[in-house]
Amino acid sequence: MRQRRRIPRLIGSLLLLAVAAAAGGEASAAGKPARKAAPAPGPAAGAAAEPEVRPLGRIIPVPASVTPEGEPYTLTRTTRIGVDQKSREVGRYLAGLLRPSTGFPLPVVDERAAQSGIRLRVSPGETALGAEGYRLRSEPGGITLTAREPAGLFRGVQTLRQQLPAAVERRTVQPGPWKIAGGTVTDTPRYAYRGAMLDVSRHFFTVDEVKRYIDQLALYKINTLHLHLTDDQGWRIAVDSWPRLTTYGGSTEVGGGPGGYYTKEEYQEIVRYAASRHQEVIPEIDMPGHTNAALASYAELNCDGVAPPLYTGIKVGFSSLCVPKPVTYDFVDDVIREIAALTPGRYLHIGGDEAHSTSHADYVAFMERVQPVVAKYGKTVVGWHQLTGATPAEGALVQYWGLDRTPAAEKERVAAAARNGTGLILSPADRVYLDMKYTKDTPLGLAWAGYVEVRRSYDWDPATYLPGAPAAAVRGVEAPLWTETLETPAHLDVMAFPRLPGVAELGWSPAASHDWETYKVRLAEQAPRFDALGIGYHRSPQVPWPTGGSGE
Ligand code: TNX
Repeated sequence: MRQRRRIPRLIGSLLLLAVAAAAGGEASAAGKPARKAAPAPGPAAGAAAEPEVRPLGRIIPVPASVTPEGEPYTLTRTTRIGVDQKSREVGRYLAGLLRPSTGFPLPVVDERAAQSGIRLRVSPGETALGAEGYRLRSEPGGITLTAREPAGLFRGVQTLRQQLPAAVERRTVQPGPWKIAGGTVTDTPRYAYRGAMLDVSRHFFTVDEVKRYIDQLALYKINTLHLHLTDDQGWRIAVDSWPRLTTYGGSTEVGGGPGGYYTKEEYQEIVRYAASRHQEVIPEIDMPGHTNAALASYAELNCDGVAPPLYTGIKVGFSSLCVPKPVTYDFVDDVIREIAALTPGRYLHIGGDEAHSTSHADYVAFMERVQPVVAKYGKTVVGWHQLTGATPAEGALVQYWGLDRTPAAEKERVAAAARNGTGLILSPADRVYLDMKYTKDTPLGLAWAGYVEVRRSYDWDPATYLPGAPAAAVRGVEAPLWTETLETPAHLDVMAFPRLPGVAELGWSPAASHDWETYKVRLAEQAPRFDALGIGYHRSPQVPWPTGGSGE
């Protein structure tokens, strides 16, 4: 239960003003602020509604098991962070999170020296915690965070962070106190794959902008960043053997802006940063459709040998690599080889969606030839679910983006592949496409899959979602963010928030904990955290935001 403090009238109305100002974040996002404007930290709206000690487990994603017990732990000027060799990195990350707002030195020290501080332990014997699970014990004498792997500690640190008051997210010294409720949280994820996709092709986003998104994903325990690197409007990743892909094919974007691309060094910087947040990057090279940027850059890739102009509109389905031409496979081999070499992760996404300008026979022939190339360079294929129109390679994952209204035969084709061993990532467009408008009044976004309000994006079950697909085939969920209409980080914020935390919870939390009525209260409690982080969000009327009509 949220402890509410009585707020005197004057402070109450000041607060309302602050909330109104915060809501203005959404309006200004809609009003297209100057491109690349630095996200301004919002006012401390709703902060007064926060209790001094946040009840244990009232976080997103909700933990698998929570046992409140005893008095809270208080972080002080003398707190130390105790680490061992395997937990040192996470310890440094935690210190980096906490220092600016607490103003405490929080030295990261050898474990034995930190008897009464925050201890981070990697214990290989904790097999039940798996690859990402953790146990957090909080008592007045100290905090102990235990995991089998550093990734588990990293997830546990997000729990610890959300237990602290939202002001901990600010980058200037805040008054505190910094208390963490007493008790034990034991937590492991429901799904191994919890993803978010960012389309950097339709509009280009810089390395720093992608890092900012990575940090937002980290807070909600997302472990996979899928980057949609190529499409009709822009090729965003350097390929040494085909340099015009970026120098020409990356030179614009939707609306005719300057576009951009990542050099290999820049791309590796993104991959490294994601790894430091225990996220795996999946690069997507969309083929054989969605390839106008490549076709415009190299005439020989076109069946008629004529390069089309660059494209800055938002239509889909009009481009295709030339399936019968041998040079197409030289191109594909070079691209996959170079991208695979930049990818420490297991997967390479080859797209395969909306190939409306490729005949069915050509599509099948293309996928038969290209999937083995991915394997040759040591990666596992991921494709959009149209890949089930060909034969997905052994071990491939397909990403289902159908809707309620998707024809039963198409759903069944994907379900049959799942029964045959193909893994599923669920991204139903009318649930988790973060570029869909919330309502008809949402200024940004598209609506081809319908309006997707916050409840709709949360209130479904991945295990039973696709009729006929075995629950065990479901590897997890992913929330794609397509950017035809999104140009700035502020635009990304207002579409991702607050739907993204709901998708993260679907991916992490046990099915039995799924409940909109309790979720919406925990979501409302994230509002001061969004504000402190400078995240503008959609103030959905479905969510009981602090001071927003709750009578305070
Ligand atoms: C469909 S879903 C697409 C994208 C668009 C998106 C816009 C899928 C694999 N392809 O090309 O950007 O809709 O919502």
